[in-house]
Amino acid sequence: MRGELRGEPRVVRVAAAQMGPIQRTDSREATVTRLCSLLHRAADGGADVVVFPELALTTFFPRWFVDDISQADHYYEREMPSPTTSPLFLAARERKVGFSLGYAELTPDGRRFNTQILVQKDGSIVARYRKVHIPGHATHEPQRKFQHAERYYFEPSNDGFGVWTAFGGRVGMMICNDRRWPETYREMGLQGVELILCGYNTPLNYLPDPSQDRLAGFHNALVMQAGAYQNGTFVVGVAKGGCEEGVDSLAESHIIAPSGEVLAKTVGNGDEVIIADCDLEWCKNYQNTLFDMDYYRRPEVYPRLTSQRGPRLRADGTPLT
Ligand code: CDV
Repeated sequence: MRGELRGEPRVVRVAAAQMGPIQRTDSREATVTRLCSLLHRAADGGADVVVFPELALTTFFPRWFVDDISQADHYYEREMPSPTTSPLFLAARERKVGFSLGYAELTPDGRRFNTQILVQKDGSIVARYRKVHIPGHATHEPQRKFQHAERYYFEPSNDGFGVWTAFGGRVGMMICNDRRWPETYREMGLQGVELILCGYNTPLNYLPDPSQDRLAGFHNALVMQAGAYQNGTFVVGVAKGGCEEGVDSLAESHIIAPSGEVLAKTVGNGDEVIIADCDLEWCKNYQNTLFDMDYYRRPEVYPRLTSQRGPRLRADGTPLT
């Protein structure tokens, strides 16, 4: 076991810029102005980096189904920055604060991804992550109160989970449903991640199983705190909360330490900025002791983790090995 604990502080001041709803009629320009004002608030608080939610430029459009997907093209970005989003990049450069932003991406060859970027203090894009775990459904389900047709609007990315050097540390990203899967954190943990940034839109009504509704906040905290602790990393989860087009969504944005403790949490479900000083050296206390993966992990006895998607069972319910 390496054993080396935290040394000279490497503090990144992180802001989570939670958003309230973006309605269908809100213009992109108005939303970018809102993002800029959140960024200025974070910069006033001395933040180094500000994290925005998933799909932060538009309403959560997968709640509606359209037979012809091109009718939804206006929800996607074809370039980043664009003339509409450049004020945010200019504000970042002017205030010397980086940011992470989620948006719908339409590539030149017509591919559609749920994307999050990481932008440095000089306004340049250092990293792009495309959502891996796409929840919901791929066809119209008219019996639902509202759709969650992410699997129609986005293809799952095969790029996997990168970790990039930025803000004096090792930074990774994940988007919404990714946070519920331990593989997400571990893939980044195995690259020595120190700070994971995540935006989310989580409806408070989970239509396939309403018994989970009352647990939405608990499950949100549970997975992010466990992922942080088990990989010795900071995790920042940022919501687009409140009531958007009649659908209530979870707020409860968090900044979580490698100990699994909550350093900051929003109190409302609208636009709100929370800030915490994240000393990335703290990660060593976990990554070099209890979770020294190189010393303690046993990948040779975990073959199923990469060779099968779900349980393989015989008709009698016993596992097929
Ligand atoms: N945007 C999401 O990925 N939302 C999912 C919902 C479907 C449960 C989530 O995991 O929060």
